Amino acid sequence: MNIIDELTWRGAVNQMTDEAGLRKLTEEKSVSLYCGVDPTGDSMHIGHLIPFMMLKRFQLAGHHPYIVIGAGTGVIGDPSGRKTERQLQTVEQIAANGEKLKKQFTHLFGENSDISVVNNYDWLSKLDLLGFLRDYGKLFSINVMLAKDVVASRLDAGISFTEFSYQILQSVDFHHLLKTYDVQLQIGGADQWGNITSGIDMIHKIEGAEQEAYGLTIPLMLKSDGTKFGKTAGGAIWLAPEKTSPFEFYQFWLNQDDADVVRYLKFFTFLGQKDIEELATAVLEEPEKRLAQRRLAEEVTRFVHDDAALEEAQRITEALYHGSIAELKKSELEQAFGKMPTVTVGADEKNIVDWLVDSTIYKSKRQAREDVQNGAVTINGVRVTDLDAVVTPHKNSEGKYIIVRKGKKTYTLAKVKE
Ligand code: 485
Repeated sequence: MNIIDELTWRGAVNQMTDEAGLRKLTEEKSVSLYCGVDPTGDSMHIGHLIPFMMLKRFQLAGHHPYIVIGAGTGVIGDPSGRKTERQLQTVEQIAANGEKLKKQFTHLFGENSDISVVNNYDWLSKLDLLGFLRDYGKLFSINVMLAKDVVASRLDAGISFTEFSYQILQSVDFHHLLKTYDVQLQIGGADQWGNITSGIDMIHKIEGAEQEAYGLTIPLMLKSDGTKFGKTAGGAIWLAPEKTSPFEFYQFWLNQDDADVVRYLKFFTFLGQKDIEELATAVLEEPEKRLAQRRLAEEVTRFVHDDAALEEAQRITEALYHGSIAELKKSELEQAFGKMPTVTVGADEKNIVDWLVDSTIYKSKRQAREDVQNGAVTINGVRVTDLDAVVTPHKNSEGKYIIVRKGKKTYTLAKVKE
C-alpha cells in the first residue's frame, strides 16, 4: 500500500498541499521529510507522539526522517494554537530541554535507527538582523501573514512582533533543510498548517515554482465525546517515566472507551489492517473482554517505554484488579500508589484499630473496628479481620510503606516516618 493511502486509512491526514504530487514523489524515490518540535518543556506528551510515529511510518516505507529540535525557534515561541503570548524562557533552559527531548527520540527510534536529529539553533542563531530582513523579510507580505489563522485569531488580544515573526523562522528551517539535506516534505499537527505553507511559499519564491516541496498535517485528536484527547484529571500524559509512570501510562490506554479504541489503534500502533480489523470485531462482539484496549495499551507502552516496563505495568494491574499486592516489588509499589492519597505514620507498631485511627484513615474507632471485623480492610494486600493484629510495613518496601485498602477500591498509601 502506498504510504499516503496507508496514512489516509489510518485517519492520520488532515491536509496535504498537493496530494497528487506527493503521492507521485513518494512512489518515485526515497523522500527526506521532517517534523520539528520546540523544547519549551522537558518532556514530550502523547500529543507529540502522533507526528513522530508518522515519521516512523514513512521510515518503514523506505523514506528518510529528520527531526528538528527547535532550540532556536523555542526561544521565540510559536503562537500557533495559543490564545495568549508566551512567557520567554532562557536560551539555557531551552537548550537543556532540547537535550532531554533528544534522549526521548533516541529511545523511541532506537540507538541505531537511521533517523537524523538536527537543531535549528545551529543555523538560526547565525542569522544577522540586516541579512534576515533583506534576504527573508522581503519574501513575506504582511498582508498574507496577517491573514494566517494563527495571527488573525490573535489580533484582538494582541501579538508581539517576536511571535508574529515565528512563521518566518520555521520557513527558514524548511528551506535550510531542503538545501542541505534535500528535505522535501514537512509534517506536523493541524496547528502547523500556516507555518508549513509559509515555508513552501518562501521556497517557491527563492527556488522557483517548479521546486517540489510539500506539507502534510495530522488532525487534532479528539475523543468521541468531543473533548480533548490525552488530558486526564491528573494533567497531560507524558512520555518521560518520571512524569507519568509506565503503569499510569499503561492504565491510560487501557481505560479508553470502546467508541475510541479502534481509531487509537490506527493512530498509535504499527499494527496492520488485518489485526486492527480483528480487534474492531472483538470490540463489537465481546466488548467486556477489552481485547482492543489491552492490545493498545501493550503496543504503545512497549513502543514508548520497553518490554520490562510493560511487564511491570501489567504485573501491577493484575495485582491491583485481580490478585494481591503482597508480592509487588518496591518500585512497583511506588508506581502503583505514588499518586494515590497518602498519609504519614510513625514507625511504632500498633494494633490495627489504633493504627487506622492514628493514621487518620479512619475518624472513629467504632467504624474502624466494624470494618475490620466485616473484612472490609486489607493491609498490604492481606485481609485483616483480627482486631489484635499488628500493622507492619509491606515486606518488600524496606520498612517504608503500608498500603491500606478500604472496601473494594479505596487505597491509601501510608508512608512510614524515618
Ligand atoms: O522548523 C520547525 C521548527 C519548529 C517547529 C516545527 C518546525 C515546532 C512547531 N512550530 C511547534 O510549535 N510544534 C509544537 C511543539 O513544538 O510542541 C507541536 C505542534 C503539534 C505537532 C508537534 O509539535 O503543536 O501540532 O506538530 C510535533
